[in-house]
Amino acid sequence: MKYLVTIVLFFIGFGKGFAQSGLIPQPVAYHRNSGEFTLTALAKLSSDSGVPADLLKLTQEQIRALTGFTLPVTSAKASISLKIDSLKVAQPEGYQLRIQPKSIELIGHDPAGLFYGVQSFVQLLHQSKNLRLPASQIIDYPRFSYRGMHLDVSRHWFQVPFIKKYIDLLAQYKFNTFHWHLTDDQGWRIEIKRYPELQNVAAYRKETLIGHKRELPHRFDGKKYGGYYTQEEVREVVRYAAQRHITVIPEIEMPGHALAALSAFPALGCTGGPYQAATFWGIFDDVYCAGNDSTFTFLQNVLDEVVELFPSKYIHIGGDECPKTRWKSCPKCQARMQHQGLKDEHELQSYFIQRMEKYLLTKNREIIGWDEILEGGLSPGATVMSWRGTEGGIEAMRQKHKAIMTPEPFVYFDFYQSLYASEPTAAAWYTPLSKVYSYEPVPDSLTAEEASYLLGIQGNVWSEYLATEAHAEYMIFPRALAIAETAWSPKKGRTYPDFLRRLRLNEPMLKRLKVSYADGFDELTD
Ligand code: TNX
Repeated sequence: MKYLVTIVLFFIGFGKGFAQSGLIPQPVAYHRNSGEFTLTALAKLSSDSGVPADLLKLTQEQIRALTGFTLPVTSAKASISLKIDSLKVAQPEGYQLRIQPKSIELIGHDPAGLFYGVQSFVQLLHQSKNLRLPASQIIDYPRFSYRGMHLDVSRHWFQVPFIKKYIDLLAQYKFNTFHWHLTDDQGWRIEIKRYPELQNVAAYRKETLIGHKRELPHRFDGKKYGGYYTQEEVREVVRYAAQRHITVIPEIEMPGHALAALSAFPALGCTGGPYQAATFWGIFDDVYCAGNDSTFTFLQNVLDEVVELFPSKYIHIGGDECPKTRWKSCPKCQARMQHQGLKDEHELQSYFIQRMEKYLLTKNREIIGWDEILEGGLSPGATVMSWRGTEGGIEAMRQKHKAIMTPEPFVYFDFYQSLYASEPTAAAWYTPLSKVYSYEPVPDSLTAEEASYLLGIQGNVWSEYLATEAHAEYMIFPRALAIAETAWSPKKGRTYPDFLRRLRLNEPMLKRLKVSYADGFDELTD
């Protein structure tokens, strides 16, 4: 009997392993058929008229980068056909990929769906031996409409080629949003033409920072550090991302995390300064003065230029970690509170955010804020990014506000991913790959109607400790792939051990793309 059970289990296990692809994120449905398709230099691409030209070009480029073949595009019948058909594939961003011994057929619901089909095809090619793909059929579409990754470029600055590489990788794993954290206490990173002082003064700090003053005093080297993106560069990044079906959401922090801006415009702080961009991390008492009308004028002028650069529906205006110390002793802030009938400084922060929301609504944009924007009353149309755990997101959804889950204990990639002594210094907590993968974003405590306000999930990359590109990649990958799967794949039918199996199959692609990912991931997890 025992023997029989072992045999049956062996076959079930074997069958499963055989019947699943190596794709991350795991597709909704995968069927293995018999035979295989071999890609050669003789293959051609055909497309129908709905397929955008730049998508075809990107497809050609991706295939060429891996195989060296430049596949010609033809309007006649070809071995690889690309189509858009929103009836055959009903789900937005969805696609079907059918690999047969003599042909490959890819159908997208929309250009985004077709693009994701191409990403699956390319990922499978990376995993193939001699470009031979098992015949199969894939039906696939995302679980969530918001699939995001963030990058803090204030604490450390990353140049445009790195941002583009990051966007490429995100797109390959079917993320559709890049949250660009452009301003903070340690540096302002976006050119604003009306205020050259932002790029001349606020973009630089006195020293190379790393970590907290108390923890790492030896790292201070007294060298001026900084940089910023020109508007031309920002436009280029937004265009590059859009081609890859990634929306870039800019974040302009307010009212807190504002020291760098205040160093250029001291009149915008309650005390009048002087201020300096921070050279270590933390939360700083000097924030934008909420009693000063020129604060709002300044931020509105900044946002005028920001909305011109970013076509995203959402603009992130921060809202996190804003100490109320200065507002408490600022006569103008107290006068504003009295005049507006606000009972405490939390309500003053809410007033601040609501005033900015109203302004952005005149530009047809909605705001996203970190979950502190719940305190003192939520702005009417705000979307909440829940970072201090999931409570903020849950509360927002109860109040019928949209929410994006980014809970610190699960999806913060500035935390340690292993307990080995050789790990580079990281922020205090421990978030191994297994923990990231274990996160389920739909809270049990909500009704289905409330949970429908959940847009999706995002991983956050705070860069206090990430002084180099290689180090950033090491912290992001492969943990971001766990987020990619949670954001895209159905909850049912996927497991962590199988994710690890598929991760192993993804390693050659990560290596070819020169990603400094943390390998040894399965040993490093608990
Ligand atoms: C909290 S998450 C912050 C960031 C820090 C991060 C470090 C959030 C909205 N604010 O300013 O970089 O912790 O983990």
